[in-house]
Amino acid sequence: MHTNVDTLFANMWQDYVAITPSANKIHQLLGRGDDIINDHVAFRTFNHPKVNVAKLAAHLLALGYEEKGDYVFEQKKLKAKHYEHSDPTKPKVFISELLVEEFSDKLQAVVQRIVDQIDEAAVSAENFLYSGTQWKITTAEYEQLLEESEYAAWLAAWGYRPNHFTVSVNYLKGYDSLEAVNQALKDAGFRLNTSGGEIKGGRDVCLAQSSTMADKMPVEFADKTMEIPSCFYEFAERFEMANGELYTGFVAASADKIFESTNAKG
Ligand code: OOG
Ligand code: NI
Repeated sequence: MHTNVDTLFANMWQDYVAITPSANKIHQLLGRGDDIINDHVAFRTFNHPKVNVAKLAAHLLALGYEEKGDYVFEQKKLKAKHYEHSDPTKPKVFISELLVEEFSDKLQAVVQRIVDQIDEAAVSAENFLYSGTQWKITTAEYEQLLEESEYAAWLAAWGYRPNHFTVSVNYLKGYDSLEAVNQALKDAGFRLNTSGGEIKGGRDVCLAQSSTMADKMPVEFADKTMEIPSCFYEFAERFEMANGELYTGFVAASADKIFESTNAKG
């Protein structure tokens, strides 16, 4: 387990930018060399007891994070929870898990082969949340997962690491809205996820979100190397609730579309 929130996120950021070159460029563009406050990061996992949401969350609870919201994604067959630190400038964490038993026997068999290759001790090791894959699958297995669940295929290829960081537009200097951030990104040639519209949510749900489409990076599968979507960058603007406090949760209808930022098409 990590002893310090900031070093954990610094290590995760290093891992993330290494496979998300556009994130480095966007960080420069929006931050102009200054630090950027992250609204949140997100992880994906299987609901297998060896690696489920609780196993990932243990790393955060040990650092003072608390469990907050619960989310269900019927169509994608996912559940999620989010976690917050008492310091609002520390990133929130969104962790989802695939409901493996709701898929075909073929998909379940591939997931079982993956989970069997994970060393129990690695799950509680300090670097677990930026450890990537501790297994090998073939490109045929990847393609097979892709047929049923883009989420399963991404997770099988990339493993345990943030699938995105999220710029907090509220804390970002020089931009007064998510629209302005999106315009700057498009002017610089970055491609946004347009599923459900360029901006998901808005003032009415107290959270507006947009994201890039994931970069494409090579992955060494058991049989060969293949280029597939890696990670994306998200941008979030939060609004005040009726009680005057900023909303700190997520919005399932918007999240459902954000997941699609790792689709190969789109
Ligand atoms: C998480 C998608 C949900 C959000 O901000 O609503 C999300 C994922 O793609 O794994 O991050
Ligand atoms: Ni997100």
